[in-house]
Amino acid sequence: MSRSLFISDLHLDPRRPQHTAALRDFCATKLQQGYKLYILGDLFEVWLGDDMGLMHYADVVELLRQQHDRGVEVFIQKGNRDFLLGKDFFQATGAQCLADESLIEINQQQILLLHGDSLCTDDVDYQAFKQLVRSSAWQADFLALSAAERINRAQQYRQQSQTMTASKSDDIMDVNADAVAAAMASHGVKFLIHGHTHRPMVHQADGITRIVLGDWQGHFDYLLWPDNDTWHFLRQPI
Ligand SMILES: [Mn+2]
Repeated sequence: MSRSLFISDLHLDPRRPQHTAALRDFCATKLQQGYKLYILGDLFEVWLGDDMGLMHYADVVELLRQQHDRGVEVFIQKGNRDFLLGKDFFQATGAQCLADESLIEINQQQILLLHGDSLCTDDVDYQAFKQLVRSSAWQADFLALSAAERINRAQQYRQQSQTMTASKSDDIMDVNADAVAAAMASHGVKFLIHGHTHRPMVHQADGITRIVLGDWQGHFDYLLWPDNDTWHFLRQPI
């Protein structure tokens, strides 16, 4: 019997090897041939292009490749930190790229998968920034920069983002209820799984289920969904 597992927001960083170790342990103990692993964005703390990323994250790339090679299907959605994941990354890992809005079905249940940043519509500055950096013109320009220049730019963006985030209320940083309803209605689904907000929770009301996966600080929450069984929202220490 197969099963699907969902994680997000690992923010893997060579400076925090314990998170990569936790992913390695997760893969070794929770995954088997025929299982599906869904990573719903921000697998990496920052991805500045495949040329740099494949080098800096060679251990993670190898780990994902091993899962693929032993018959685990790995699906990866781009987050706001690793939206520059490109075809070389997917080729190297054997993982499949999930569209920003992806529909899957488990046990006749239609499920919408999102990273979650698109739901934070109250954060107007961020949505403007996202529109810029998701344009192919911006990405081509950025990827043409030297590694040192890309690191510099990323640090500047990060500092600007931290300055702006510090002055924003908690509500602005969370999902907008209307955006959630609109996204689900546009796909005709009653089940949504996303990450990004780092507020792990199962929200259930009016026949609608929204599961928010958490980040990997000290522990992480993952969704386990076996075929022919109901889902389980579980917590794992790091
Ligand atoms: Mn995110």
